[in-house]
Formats: sequence, structure tokens, C-alpha cells
Amino acid sequence: MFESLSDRFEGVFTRLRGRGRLGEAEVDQALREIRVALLEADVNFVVVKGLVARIRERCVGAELAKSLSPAQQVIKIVNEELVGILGGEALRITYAPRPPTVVLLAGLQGSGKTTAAAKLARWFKRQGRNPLLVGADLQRPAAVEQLRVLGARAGTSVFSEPTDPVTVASRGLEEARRLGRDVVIIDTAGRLTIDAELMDEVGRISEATAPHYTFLVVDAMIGQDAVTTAEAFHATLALDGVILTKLDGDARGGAALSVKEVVGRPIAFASTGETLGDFDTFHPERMASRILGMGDVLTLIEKAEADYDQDVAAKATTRLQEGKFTLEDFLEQMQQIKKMGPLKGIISMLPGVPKELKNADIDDRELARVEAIIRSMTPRERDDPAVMNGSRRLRIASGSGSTTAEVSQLFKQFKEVQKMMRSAGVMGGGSKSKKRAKKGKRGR
Ligand SMILES: Nc1nc2c(ncn2[C@@H]2O[C@H](COP(=O)(O)OP(=O)(O)O)[C@@H](O)[C@H]2O)c(=O)[nH]1
Ligand SMILES: [Mg+2]
Repeated sequence: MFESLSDRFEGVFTRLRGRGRLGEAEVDQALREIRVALLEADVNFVVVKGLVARIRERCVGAELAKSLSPAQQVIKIVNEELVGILGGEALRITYAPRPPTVVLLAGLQGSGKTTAAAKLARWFKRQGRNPLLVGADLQRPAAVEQLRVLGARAGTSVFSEPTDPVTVASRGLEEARRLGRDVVIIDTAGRLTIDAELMDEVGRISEATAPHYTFLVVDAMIGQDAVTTAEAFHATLALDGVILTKLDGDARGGAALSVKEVVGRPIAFASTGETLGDFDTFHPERMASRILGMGDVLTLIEKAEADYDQDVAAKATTRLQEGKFTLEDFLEQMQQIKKMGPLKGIISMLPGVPKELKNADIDDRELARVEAIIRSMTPRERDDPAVMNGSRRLRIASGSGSTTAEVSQLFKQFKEVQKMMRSAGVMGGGSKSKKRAKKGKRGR
């Protein structure tokens, strides 16, 4: 998703950086390239036209700040405008004073409604809520069963009955009140294309349940059609937002960049995979910086904050500063990183990482191998690699199922890391007095 667009932007910005001052001709050239890149990414052409016009106006206008280089200024402006068309700020869910808060999902068949319903249930649970799923797709017998399976995975029960969709939805609300559930998520039937019958059914469900949030579930892969679909549903349902699914696919991304601008409703949630956890509120500013190749640093920081044990981190920092960072600490750090998910996912979010590395086959087993080697060492060996010798190496190698060469390699790499940290001034490599002087300054 967005890869080709990112590549194009990167090219534009690299060329801009190569120039000192930017005259109108350079800006024009860059804007032409940006326009083509957006159209190729399948962004609605009305959206492209407006966007490029606004960027031009601001680039040519008087707002160029002195502190930034011309290229930086263009990037900044493009970034801000991208954030704008993506919806500005992330949507905040507010809860009905009198529960339950009702969420209605609508959309075409296969757009990902049922999956999104279960993902939403999981998401609400993580917000401390207690949702109930309602299966109002009675078109196919398997639809409710699918919701039950996914609901069970999210740890949420499902209400449904073989009556009719409107009755199921209304009864679902009653059931939620009876059970004391504070959120109700209604999954509805879809069709392959928009038709009157579908609109009528979902319209009547909406009337009967008066949802607080009506979300249209849109498959990002359908590109331009996303906009027409959204317009049609919005006409009947007064949407509150869009849930964009399958952002993990190789879609060109145009849908994401068009929906808000054309329909006037924000993207509320984004779904990025088949498992229930691949789902979160949509953050325009993060998406924009990802498109501009700045990496999704914010997401990474949040992930790190959620998964990283602050005490372990603080301890590691102290150990580094004291110059005592050992293989034992290294192992602890590795455990922390592992909690954040597969390495490939983490690397893909980092800015400035070369494409070759992002696409490289990063093997988490490599991490596991390093871990096995460290685990086969005695505490003394972990603390002071200087005690290592041939027989110890042999013992560690056979204990961890690796070769002595791999064991030596690990020690070599660890020494490199230590050296790097020392030269970067992280580790206390300097004399004691210097360190004390520094501490004194910090203290006072
Ligand atoms: N890769 C990927 N697949 C998804 C995503 N969301 C849904 N799917 C898949 O898309 C298919 C249709 O989803 P479903 O929820 O049944 O769509 P519905 O007909 O709108 O209820 C299923 O195979 C889902 O597993 C997503 O974000 N990423
Ligand atoms: Mg479904």
C-alpha cells in the first residue's frame, strides 16, 4: 500500500533537495510530478486538482519560512495538505450517556464488515468496554456462523435469530440492555453492487436502532469505486465515517486519499490484515508521513510505549551509562523487542530504512538463535566475555545447537555494539572525574 506513491514522492523531494533556491519553474515541475504520482495512485482527480492547487498557492505564496530549506518547506506543505485530505485529526469515539452505544456497519459484500465487526469488538474491549455483536446478515446461513467464530476469538458473544434483519437488530439492542453491555455492533448484509433492496434494508435497520455511529466498511483495493460507493451509502445512511479495510494489500491507496475529501466523512478505522489485532483508529498525520516516506515513527513509538517495559528500559539505560551493559542486558532488550512483533514489521515502520532492507527476508529465527546462544552461557560468561575460551565456546555451541563460529561471531558483534555505544558517548567510557563532573552539572 502506498509504496509506489512513496517512491514517487521520494524522487520528487530528492530532486528538490538537489537545488539551492526554488523558483516558480522548479515548483511547477515538482507539482507536475506530484500530480501524476497521485493520479497513478488512483486518487480521485477532483481531489488531486484541489490538493495540487492548494500546495501551489502555499509554495508560491509568502509563507516560506526562513528556517527551512526550500525543499523542506515544500515537503512540509505537502505533508500538511495530505494530512488535511486524510481527515485532519483522528476520530474520537464518544459514548452514549445512556448505554448502549450503537455502532452500525454497512458496506458491499466482501468489503470486510463481519471481520471489522469482530475487530471493533476487540478494540472496544481494549478500551474497557463490554460489547455485544449482533448478526443481522441473514442472507447466507453461514454469515452469522462466521460472526460467531470471529466473535469467540474476540471474546465477545453474538446475538442473532432467524427472523428478519430489522427485528434481529432491534432485539439485539434489548438483549444488550438486558445483559448490561455498553456497546452494540451490528453486522449487516452486503450485495455485490449497490442496489435499492440493500439500501432499503440497511436504512430500516438504521431507523429501528438509531445508531450513534454508522460506519461504511470499504475495501481499499476497489480504488476509485470506493468514492462512488461511499457517496451512495452516505445519501441513505448519513455516515459518520469509513472503516477502510485491506490496507495490507497492494492497492495503490487512492481510496484512502479520496474518501474524506469527496464524502466529507473521515476514515475512522483502518484494517491492515486478517487477524483481529490488525486494526486501529486511523491517524491521518501518521498515514501522511508514511506516504511521504518519513516512516510511521509515531505508531512505532506508541507500540514501544505499550509493549516496552519501562522498568527494564530504565534499567538498561542506567547500565549503559554506567558502562556495564552486558550480554544479560542485551538478552533482556531482545525480549522487549520481540514483544513488539516480528522484526520485519518494526523495520517497515522506521524512517530512512533502505527499501532493500524493508523487502529483505528478515528472519526472526536469527534472533532466536542469538537468544539460544546467550541462554547457553553461564552468568559469568554473560557478564564478562573476557573469560571466554575454546572449551567454553564449544560447550555453548553444543548447548545452543549452533557452531563455535556462530558463538564467536556473536561475541564479536556484541563487542562492536559496546564499542559503538562508547564512542557515541552513551556508555561511560571516559575517566571517573569526567563522569562526576557531568553528573554534577546535571544535578544542579
Ligand atoms: N488481508 C486482509 N483481508 C481482510 C481484511 N479485512 C477482511 N479481510 C478478508 O476479506 C474477506 C471478506 O471479509 P468479510 O468480513 O467476510 O466481509 P463482509 O462480506 O463484508 O462481511 C475475508 O476473507 C476476510 O478475511 C483486511 O484488513 N486485510
Ligand atoms: Mg459479512
